[in-house]
Amino acid sequence: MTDQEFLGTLELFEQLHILDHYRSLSSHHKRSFLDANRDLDLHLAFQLYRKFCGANPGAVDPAMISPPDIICVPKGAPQNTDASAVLATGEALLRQQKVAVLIVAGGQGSRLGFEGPKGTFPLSPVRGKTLFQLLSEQVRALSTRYRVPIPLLIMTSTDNHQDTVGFFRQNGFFGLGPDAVHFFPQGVLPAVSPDGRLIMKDNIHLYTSPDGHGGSLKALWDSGLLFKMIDSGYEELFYCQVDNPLVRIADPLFLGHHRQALSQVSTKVVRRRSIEEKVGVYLKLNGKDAIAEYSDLDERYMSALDDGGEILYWAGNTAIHIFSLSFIRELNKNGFALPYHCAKKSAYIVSSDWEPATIDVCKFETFVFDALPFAQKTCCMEVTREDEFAPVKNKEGNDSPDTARAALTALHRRWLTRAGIDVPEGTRLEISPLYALGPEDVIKKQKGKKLTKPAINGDVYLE
Ligand code: UD2
Repeated sequence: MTDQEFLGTLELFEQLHILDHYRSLSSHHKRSFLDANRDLDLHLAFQLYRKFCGANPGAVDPAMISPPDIICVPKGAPQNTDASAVLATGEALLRQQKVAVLIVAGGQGSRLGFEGPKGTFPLSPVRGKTLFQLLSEQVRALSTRYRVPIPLLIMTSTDNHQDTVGFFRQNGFFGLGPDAVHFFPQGVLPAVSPDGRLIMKDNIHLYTSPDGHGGSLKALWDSGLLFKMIDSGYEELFYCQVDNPLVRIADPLFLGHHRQALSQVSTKVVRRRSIEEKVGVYLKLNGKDAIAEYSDLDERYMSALDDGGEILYWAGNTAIHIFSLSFIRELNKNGFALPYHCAKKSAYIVSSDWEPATIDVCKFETFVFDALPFAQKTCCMEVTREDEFAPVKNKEGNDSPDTARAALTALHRRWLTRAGIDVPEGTRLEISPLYALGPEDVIKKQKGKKLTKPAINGDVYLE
């Protein structure tokens, strides 16, 4: 947009307070204002504002809901022949260099009360490895095991991009090599006040917010990374959030189910631990697989029970997905297809008389799981929460660093027990992804050996 078009658009949307502010600026600041804001999509922001204004039509129409088809986790059954064929399919995809990994890490760590990118939060019980290190070391271990480069794509936000790239540089990309890691910032959209006014974040910048983790599918297209991956022969993208240290990156069993189902979007779900748990629910909407965020689903459906008194819509969204890259291209080629949601949040800004103030704003974002209804083929796999899902969201209580550390310790303790090694309760314990990605690796390496405890004040650390 040219300067004149931008100023004309402000006029068109009657943003006279912004125009007055602009006219009050020196010519130098006028230049900075235009350079900082000219490329923002004001038309989309006001189109969305008009769509949502007061109401939030995000709520799902209950009439269209029904239970989904889910591949349930084999209840502790040994890897039966089916599972080993599925595993072989997934491992073949990895060996054929068809799998890349995407970690969405653009969200703010505000709920955690932590300054800086959430991926730089120190989490692991003994070594205090950050979330980024734990996830990156899984990619490195997989790349070594399958003897292929596995590109690691990291979506940042404009706010944390530099800090994220700097963190990886300071840590030598955790052994991955600088060209194996690709950083790309997600898009932003101007936020609008409930009465339809743009907001100045400071003297120069309009107030904007990240466009949601669905924006990862748009930013892959806009950044050209999507074509780079497709042209290099990659076909499947393993997707996860930076906040889950138990995620099994590029899990070959999941990849195998995804490929055998010829799926375009696959999802791992866990049994919701209660009707209050704040996770999206995997269900069918009008006959198509979909995920309804807990805040958009009628209370009656969130808390519905089946005849046995179990939660009827039990499948909780772990936000662990696999997307076929060709499908991501389909979602973008005629304009980005995902629907926007409107979140009403409070923002701390410099108000019009330049006093700091907290005001209500409407933020517009897309959710990555809204890609599901666009897919012809999907696959949904139940997994065991204790093995694969312990997100770090809150400073304390549920989904906190403490619960994630406890889950990681319990998981590694189970791996050692499976290898015939009992570790006394209360021992701090950590197994590096570079040592083992699962219990079978521990069994192979520890077979018949006594666990030699490192001399780190009784902690057990295997790497
Ligand atoms: C999300 C899901 C919820 C469940 C849960 C699992 C939504 C709306 N809800 O809840 O259904 O799956 O995760 O843990 O997704 N992020 C970005 N850019 C953004 C927004 C988010 O990168 O613009 C990342 C963020 O870094 C975080 C993840 O996406 O890793 C989840 O973000 P959230 O905090 O908005 O969603 P949450 O955790 O409330």
